[in-house]
Amino acid sequence: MAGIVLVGAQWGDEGKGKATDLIGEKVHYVARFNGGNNAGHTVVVGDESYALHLLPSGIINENVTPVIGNGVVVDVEVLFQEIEGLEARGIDCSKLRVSDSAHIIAPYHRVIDKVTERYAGKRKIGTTGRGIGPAYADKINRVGIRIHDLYTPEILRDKVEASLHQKNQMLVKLYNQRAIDVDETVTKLLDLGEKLRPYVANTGLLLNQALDRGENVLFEGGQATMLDVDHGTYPYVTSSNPTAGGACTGSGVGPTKIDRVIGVSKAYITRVGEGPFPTELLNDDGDWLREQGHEYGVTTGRPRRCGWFDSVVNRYAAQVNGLTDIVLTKLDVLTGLESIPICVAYDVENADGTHTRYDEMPTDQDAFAKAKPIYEEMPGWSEDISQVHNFEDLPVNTQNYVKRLEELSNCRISAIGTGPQRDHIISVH
Ligand code: 2SA
Ligand code: GDP
Ligand code: MG
Repeated sequence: MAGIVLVGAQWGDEGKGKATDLIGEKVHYVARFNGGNNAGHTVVVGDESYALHLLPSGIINENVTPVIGNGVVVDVEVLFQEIEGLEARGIDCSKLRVSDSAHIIAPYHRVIDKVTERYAGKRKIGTTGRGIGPAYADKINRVGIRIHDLYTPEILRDKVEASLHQKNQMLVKLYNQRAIDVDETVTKLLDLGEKLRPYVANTGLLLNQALDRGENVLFEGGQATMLDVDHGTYPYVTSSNPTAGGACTGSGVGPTKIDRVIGVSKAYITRVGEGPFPTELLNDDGDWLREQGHEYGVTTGRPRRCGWFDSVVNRYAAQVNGLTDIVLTKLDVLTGLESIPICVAYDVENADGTHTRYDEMPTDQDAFAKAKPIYEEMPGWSEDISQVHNFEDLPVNTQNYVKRLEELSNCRISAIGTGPQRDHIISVH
């Protein structure tokens, strides 16, 4: 073990927090490399449940050094709320290191995210409203503010002015909002920068040195493959690269240092926000999955859209990320179903009325939006599986369901989640 990347293989909320926490016992560093406080990662330890947004899930583990890499967008105000919340519960955050090259989410990014969504009509993305898209847009547009800018007041002022120049015109003229004040923004950011100073580091160097010493580093992805700005269901995506490639650009570590890429998948699938979702269940089955699986957003509380397992998505995730293994979560949620549909391919009706079968993910988003799932059915099980610790002790139908998912995903399943707790896990050898 050395460099391990952990990514969401579906549309997010697969249980990455729990998987990271488990692997965290064997690693020295856990680094976030993409996204920001749009993420909501849950770690359950005994009676305590921690919802992490910006901080890596490894922070719950006292032996881990948590790192926020250069690819993350950091809302410094929110970061301190999260640190203070955790420290009040006895979690030490003093080892946290934040990349000096990471871009910040400034208060105006939040305003723009909310206002553009409010006026987007049917083009709404269903963002978390945390300012993620506008902060990444500034980064790509080369008017972003990086953490090291917070320590040079003249440069910071210049950059805030440049960034607000167009935004204020847009806010005032287009959206009838109040202009954002440059001085007020600069003063606030300078104060936050001072508070952040003890945590700021050259994290690329830190992680590379750790890997060179033979230490283990886990790169924890936020969001998921299908929300990737390049490989997901564009434009209904987040604005970063949650896929495995993003772990390198978002941390400053080269691909030759990565030994394993773990994809986390639920035994069914959910999506939150707008966008196409072929296996979505807009019926009692969908409501049943939502209630059984407690499928509500960890950041926004929004109900998640639920559907059956989509193996086209998983095969695609295995390909895009180069998965070495899959952690399959929430298998317990399916207990009690008589039979379980699995999507094996899509059927798309073309403009001329003919049909095309897609065994692999269509790159054309119009085709994907029209995709109807082709299902195969597997018999279900009714036994409680939450106390099972060996694969062979699972009911035969449960074993067969997992084996079929493995076969259809083109990737081995190395662990199975049977409940939210740390010990609700089966390692598969
Ligand atoms: P954004 O805010 O610009 O990243 O939104 C763009 C799309 O990305 C989706 N997205 C997410 N999808 C699943 N889970 C996420 N984290 C939270 C959670 C979500 C929540 O853990 O439950 O609480 O609502 C997450 N973050 C971003 C988002 O829904 C848009 O579709
Ligand atoms: P993440 O964003 O991928 O970290 O996932 P979330 O934390 O948003 O959502 C996953 C939810 O499922 C959390 O409430 C977890 O505590 C819970 N969870 C994780 N693994 C399992 C599992 O195997 N079974 C059950 N029932 N719940 C799980
Ligand atoms: Mg989540």
